[in-house]
Amino acid sequence: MLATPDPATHVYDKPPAHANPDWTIDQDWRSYNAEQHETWDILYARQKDMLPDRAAQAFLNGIDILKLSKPGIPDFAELNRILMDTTGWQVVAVPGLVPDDVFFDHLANRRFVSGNFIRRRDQLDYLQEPDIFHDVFGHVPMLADQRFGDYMAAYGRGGLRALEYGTLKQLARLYWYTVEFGLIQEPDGLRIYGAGIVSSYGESIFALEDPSPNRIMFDLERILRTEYRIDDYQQNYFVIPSLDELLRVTVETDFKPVYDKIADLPDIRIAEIVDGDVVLTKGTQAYARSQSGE
Ligand code: HBI
Ligand code: FE
Repeated sequence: MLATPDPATHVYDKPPAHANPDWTIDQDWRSYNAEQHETWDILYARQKDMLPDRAAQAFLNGIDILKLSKPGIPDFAELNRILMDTTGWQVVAVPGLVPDDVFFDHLANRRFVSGNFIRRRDQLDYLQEPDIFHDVFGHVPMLADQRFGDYMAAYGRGGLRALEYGTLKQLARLYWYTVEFGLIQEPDGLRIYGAGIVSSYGESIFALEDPSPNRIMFDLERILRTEYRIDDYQQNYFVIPSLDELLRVTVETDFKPVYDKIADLPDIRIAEIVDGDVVLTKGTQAYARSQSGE
């Protein structure tokens, strides 16, 4: 039986009894009920109509390659047969948020960890903890792209080093502003590829079309210094010129000297524009102001 986890009690500090030592659990695909499969279908149907002109080509390719248009919650065994052959990645189920070192070790070994539970019907638009729709629909299509897959594995290795250096806070900003909330420049304009955007109905539109947020060209050092918000639509999006460039910059850069340099520099506040920014859109921040009640 698949219990509906309570987010408040679902962050463990050791693997729960039913988990393996590496925190993975069986997806237990057979235990999803009809309502849970239907929740996936509702979320999928909402996203698929808006993504063709908004999502990155690599994301759309991933949906096709992985046959994610098939109704119902994907069976990881089936998904992994294709994903493994395509880029050597796998999806493994975990009970919820896992510790940072566990998370990075899985990524470094080309295993993407996914919650196996799906949000309730009253949470279609927002939930704090990553469920299977966010993790699989949001993250996994990009892992069918070789360049992005290589980037994610490099991020896992970098995460393990950041834990040693004490610079996780800085590195996590890179994940946030690329893997979760990244935009990419394509021949026909800006597109979304971040999992937090592509898995959100509201933010898929907001990130590209709303005049409120800043859209700034990707700059590694700048991103490592930039604060972010986890409770609402982003006030800054960073735009990569291409996946090749994202991979190139992150694998060619030794992060240690960058961490050392920025240790003496202040963090950059969320909606702040700084010298050196290549600004594509200077946001009005009207949305953020309206939410904070100003
Ligand atoms: N666990 N299941 C899960 N999913 C995540 O995205 C995740 C995690 N544990 C830690 C973690 N992320 C962070 O280390 C990164 O977001 C930086
Ligand atoms: Fe995510």
